[in-house]
Amino acid sequence: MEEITEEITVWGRATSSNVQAVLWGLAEMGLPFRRIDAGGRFGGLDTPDYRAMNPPGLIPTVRIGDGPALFESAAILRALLARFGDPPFWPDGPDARAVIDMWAEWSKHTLAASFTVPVFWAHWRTPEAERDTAAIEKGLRRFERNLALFCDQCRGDWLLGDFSLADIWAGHVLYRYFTLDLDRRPPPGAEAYYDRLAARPAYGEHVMVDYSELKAVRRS
Ligand SMILES: N[C@@H](CCC(=O)N[C@@H](CS)C(=O)NCC(=O)O)C(=O)O
Repeated sequence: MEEITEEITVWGRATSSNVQAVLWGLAEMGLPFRRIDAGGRFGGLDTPDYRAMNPPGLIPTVRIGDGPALFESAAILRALLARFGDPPFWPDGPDARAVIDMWAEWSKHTLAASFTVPVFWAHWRTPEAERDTAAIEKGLRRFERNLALFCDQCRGDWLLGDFSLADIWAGHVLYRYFTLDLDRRPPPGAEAYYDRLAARPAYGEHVMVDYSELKAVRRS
């Protein structure tokens, strides 16, 4: 691993799931960082300075020392791994990395994506009177089918045996899944997997974060 001589700065509120994945990854790699609140109630995403770093105006943004400002959470984690990743989290060898990267991609873009908008946004971030409960139920069952596929693939405690990037992208939505007021039907292995995540100090600090401020209030 490259020696850490530069400051790592993260822009983004602690309640953003994409920011949480990055912070959790940083902590798992043992990398110190400075976080600046941005987005949500903190705003600041439309200033020219912020847009110069992150043209889409979203969070997170990360800068390593004097390097370029980076956006897109998956790309940020890959950039950090390329410089600071160590086995087993980021194994040696292109084949092992390709397999982890493949599962990380699926876990972010299929598994987690089937939770965030169809379930979390549709339920928690939508005023109660406006919720489409049938669509939420359908989304929840679809997410649980994806989670079942993930759990079936787990080799021992973690997806690929050792804890890796793939577990970050699957695990970063599970705190919300297991704590929302919904009719959960977790597939076999999911609760035990979540318990193992919850026992990781970095998960507790960066992902098990109160999300009550995100709850939609009734529009008048
Ligand atoms: N594909 C982007 C998505 C970034 C994104 O949608 N971020 C959300 C928070 S999770 C955001 O910036 N929302 C606006 C806000 O918080 O004000 C990534 O993975 O980084």
